[in-house]
Amino acid sequence: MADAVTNRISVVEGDITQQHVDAIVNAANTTLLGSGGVDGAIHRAAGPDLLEECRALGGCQTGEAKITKGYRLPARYVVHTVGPVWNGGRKGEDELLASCYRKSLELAESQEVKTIAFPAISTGAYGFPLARAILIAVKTVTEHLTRSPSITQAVFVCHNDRAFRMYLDALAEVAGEPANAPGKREREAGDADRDRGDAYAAIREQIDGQLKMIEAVHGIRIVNCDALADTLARAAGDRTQASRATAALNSWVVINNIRGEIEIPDDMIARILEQTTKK
Ligand code: AR6
Repeated sequence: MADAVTNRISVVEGDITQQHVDAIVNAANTTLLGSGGVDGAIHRAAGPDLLEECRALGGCQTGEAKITKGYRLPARYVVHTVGPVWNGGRKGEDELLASCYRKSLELAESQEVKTIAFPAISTGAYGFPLARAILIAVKTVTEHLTRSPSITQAVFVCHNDRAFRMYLDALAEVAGEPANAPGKREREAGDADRDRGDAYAAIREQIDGQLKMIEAVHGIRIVNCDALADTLARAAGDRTQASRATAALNSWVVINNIRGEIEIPDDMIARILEQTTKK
C-alpha cells in the first residue's frame, strides 16, 4: 500500500460523538429513528433536531447510507449506514458490511467531507465478529482512499484496547507488513544506513500525520510537536509501534480533557515511549 494512503488512516480509542471531524458515521438500523449503542449516543449528543431530520428520510436499507447534518455534534454531518445483522456469515454479511463503508465514503465525498470517523459497524448489537469486521473495514476504506484522493483522514474510533490492537493488526495486514517480517537482514550490509534513514523518514511522516490528526480531532495545538515527533520516530521500530505511540498520546489527551495549546510533559513522553516499544 502506498505510504500516502497509510498516512490518511488512523485509529483512536474514544467516543465517536466527540470527534472533531467533518463527518461521523452512525451504525444505525433500517428505521433511522435511533436506538441504543453508538446510534443512541449520537442522537443524544446531536439533540432532537437530528431525529426530526431522520424521520423525513424514510429509512435506509442494509448496506446503504444516508446523510444528515450533525446539529450539536462537533461534526458537521452524520452519515447513517445500516450494517448487516450477523447470521453465520453465509448471508452476504461481508459484502453488505463492505458496502456500508463504501457508500458512506461516497456520500461523504459528495458533500466535500475531508475528514471522517467510523465506529466498528455491526460489531455491537448486530453481533458481527469483531476481528473479521475490522479487517473488512480497513480493507474497504484503504481501497477506496487509494482510488479517491478527496478524503484526507479516515479515523477508526474504537472503544477498547482489544479493538484498538485489532485495527493495528488489520492495518499492518492490509499494508502487507506482517509483524516481525524478515527481509532487510538478508540484504547487503552497505544498504543498512540507507535503510535506517528511509525507515526513519517513513515512520516520521506517519507520526507527523497522526499528530496533526490528533490536533485537528481534539482542536488542540501541541507546541513541542516537532521534538515529540522526532523522539517517537527514533524510538519506533515499525509502523505498528509508531501507531501505538500516537494512540497512547491520543488516549492521554482524551482522558485529561486537554484543550488549547499544550506542551506534552517529559514524564508523559517517557510513558508514551514505554507504550511504543511494548511487544
Ligand atoms: N463511540 C465509538 N464506538 C462506539 C460508541 C461510541 N460512543 N458506542 C458504541 N460503540 P452498535 P451495531 C461501538 O451496537 O452492531 C443500535 O441500537 C461498540 O463498542 O452501536 O451496528 C442501532 O439502532 C461496537 O463495537 O451497532 C441498531 O439497531 C460498535 O460501536 C443496532 O444497534 C457498534 O455497536 C446496530 O448494531
